[in-house]
Amino acid sequence: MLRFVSAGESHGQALIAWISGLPLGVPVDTEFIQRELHRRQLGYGRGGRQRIEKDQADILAGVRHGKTIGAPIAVRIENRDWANWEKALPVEDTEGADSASSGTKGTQRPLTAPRPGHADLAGALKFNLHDARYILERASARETAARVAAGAFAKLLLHQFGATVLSHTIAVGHARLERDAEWAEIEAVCDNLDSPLRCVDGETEARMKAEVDHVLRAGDSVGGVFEVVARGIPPGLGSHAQWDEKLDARIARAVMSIQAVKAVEIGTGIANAGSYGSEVQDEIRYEASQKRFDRSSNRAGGIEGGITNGQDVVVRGYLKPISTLRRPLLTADLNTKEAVKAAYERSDVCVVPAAGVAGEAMVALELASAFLDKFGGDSLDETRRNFEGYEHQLENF
Ligand code: EPS
Repeated sequence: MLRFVSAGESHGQALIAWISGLPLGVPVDTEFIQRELHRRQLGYGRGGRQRIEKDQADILAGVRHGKTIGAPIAVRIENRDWANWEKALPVEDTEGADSASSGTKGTQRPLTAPRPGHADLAGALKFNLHDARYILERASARETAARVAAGAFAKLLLHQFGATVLSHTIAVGHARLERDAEWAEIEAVCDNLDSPLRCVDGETEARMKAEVDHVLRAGDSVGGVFEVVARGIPPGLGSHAQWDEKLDARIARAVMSIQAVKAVEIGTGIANAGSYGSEVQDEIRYEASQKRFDRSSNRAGGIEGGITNGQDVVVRGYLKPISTLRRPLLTADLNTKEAVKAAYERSDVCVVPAAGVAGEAMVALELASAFLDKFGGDSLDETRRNFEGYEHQLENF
């Protein structure tokens, strides 16, 4: 079973990713992991924090001599900003740093004006805290760096079997890509580290940039939509048999868990709901030369009945605008209960391209997990034997 959890606060010492269940013998390309972390840090509309951080994966366990050893993997990503927060968030109980539990102002940086849309208020009520600092530290999207590190390992496994997971931006605010993107365009936009918003269309990207410029000027924030596409995924991953084995459901949960994502779509699921059946289903044909079934369209997003069907797996994540606003909305203070302006901390105004990279990671983790559910194997050799046996079965179908 492939499992992943993370630990770490936004301004603590580090983030930790823990990944368990990868077979022994997966080659670990550390430059690839590094590049994935770097991709997540990019994008037009990021705040000052990304000038401080230079995310690097320090692999602590589970990899030796360049390969996985079939043991849990642990990765540490340092928070450079910790140097500025050591006094505010010490591990030890130091004098004056007690505000999160008592509501007093210590050397901590308390947050008592909860931001509408953020975890601040719900978390403060849940934990009986009159300072939302501990809540926001863990709710922060900084945590997606750990997801991307874990997702890079999932991608390394998938690469061994010819599968690739990429993403691109299809909307920022009101600016939306109105056509399908070609795979080669998505590859190019993922290769181009200078791409401001990772949109495949120059004219649309210019309109997306204008949306970011607008909110920067206005002290506002903007959301959008990213699309993750996985190519080379064999048919038969996931299952129709039980609700929690359906791969579309598993992917939806994984992508929905990304900070600020409020809706997930598989294929063109949203438009499909307003169309007739004949306009939505993807007709089936048999490609004798390739000995495989194929489709002329992929509105199902590569999953039917909770099972991959051999087409590209296409997943869209819908992000609400970030809840930290330079021109804050009204809120109620956690202590005085009086009407005040919500807290403002240095923030990004648009994170759609970065969220897309986190989306790739979550989709890759679910696909790799479903892949190992089907093919198993304690070593990569064993997984490969099982996979090749299945390929043989498909060829002779
Ligand atoms: C975040 C707030 C900002 C973002 C952060 C997520 O951090 P800070 O308050 O330190 O400026 O920059 O994202 C990252 C640090 C990151 O690496 O993505 C939040 O509240 O979610």
